[in-house]
Amino acid sequence: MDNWLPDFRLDGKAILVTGASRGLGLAMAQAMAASGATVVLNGRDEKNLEEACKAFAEAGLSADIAPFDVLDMDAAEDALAEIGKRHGGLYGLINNAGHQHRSPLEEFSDDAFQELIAVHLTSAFQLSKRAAKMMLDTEILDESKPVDRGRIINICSVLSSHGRPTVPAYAAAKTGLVGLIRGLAADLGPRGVNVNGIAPGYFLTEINKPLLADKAFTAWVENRTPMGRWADPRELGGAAVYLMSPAASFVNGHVLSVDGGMTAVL
Ligand code: GCO
Repeated sequence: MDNWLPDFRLDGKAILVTGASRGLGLAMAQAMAASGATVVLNGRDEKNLEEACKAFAEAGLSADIAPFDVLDMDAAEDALAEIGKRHGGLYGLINNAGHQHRSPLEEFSDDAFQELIAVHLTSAFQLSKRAAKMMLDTEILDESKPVDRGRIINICSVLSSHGRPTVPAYAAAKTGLVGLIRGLAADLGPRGVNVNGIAPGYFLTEINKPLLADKAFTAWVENRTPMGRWADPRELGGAAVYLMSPAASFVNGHVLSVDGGMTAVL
C-alpha cells in the first residue's frame, strides 16, 4: 500500500508568524515547531522575540526572529530577504498580528477604524503578496507530486461571520480577511500556494483580558459557546499545523473555525 497516510510533519519548512511573541501567534509557532518547522517569530519588540525564541531553543525546537512592524513594508521586505538568506526561502506565512479597539460607536474615531483595518487587513494583503513572491520562487524537484510551493494562513475570528457591539473595525477587518483568503486562493492556488484561514472563538489571551475582567461578558461567552468555556491558546496550534502540512495539500480558500461551536449554533 503506497504511503497514503496523511502527513502532519513540517520538517524543513520555514514559516513566518506575525504577532508571535505571545498569545495565539506564539501558540501556533510552538505547535508548528514541535511538528518540525523552523518558525520565524515576528513582533515589534525585539527583546520579547528574543525571550520567546530562547525558550524554543531550550526545548530543542528551531526558531528565529524577524522584528518589524507589519505596517512598515520596507522593514518587512528587509526581514523577508534576511529569512531567504538564513533559511533558503519561505514556505509559510501566518498573518496573525493585530490588536483590538473596543468603543461605543459615538466615540469610535475614524483614525481608530483606519488603523485597525491597516494592521489586520491591509498588512495581510501586503505581506502575503511579498511572501508569495518568495514561495513561487521555490524550485519543484519532485514532479511526481502535486506542486506544493507554500501556505498562507490569515487569522480571522468569530467576528468574521458575526457582529457584536463596540468592535466595528475589528469585525470589518476580520470579515475582509475572508474575502482576501478567497481572492488569494484563486490567484495562488494554481501556482501551488494554498491560502486558508483560521477563525478562533474566545481564547484566554492578552487581547481579551478586559473582557475576562467583565463577569457578565465572560458568562455570556460560556453560555454562547456549546463547549461552555474559553479556550487555551494551545488549542489553536493543531489547526495551524494541519493547514501548513501535506495533509492539507488540497485545502484552499477555507476558513477553519476553532470556536467550540459558537458560530455553529443560535
Ligand atoms: C472581542 C474579542 C474577540 C476575540 C476573537 C474572537 O472583543 O470580541 O477581542 O474579537 O479576540 O477575535 O474570535
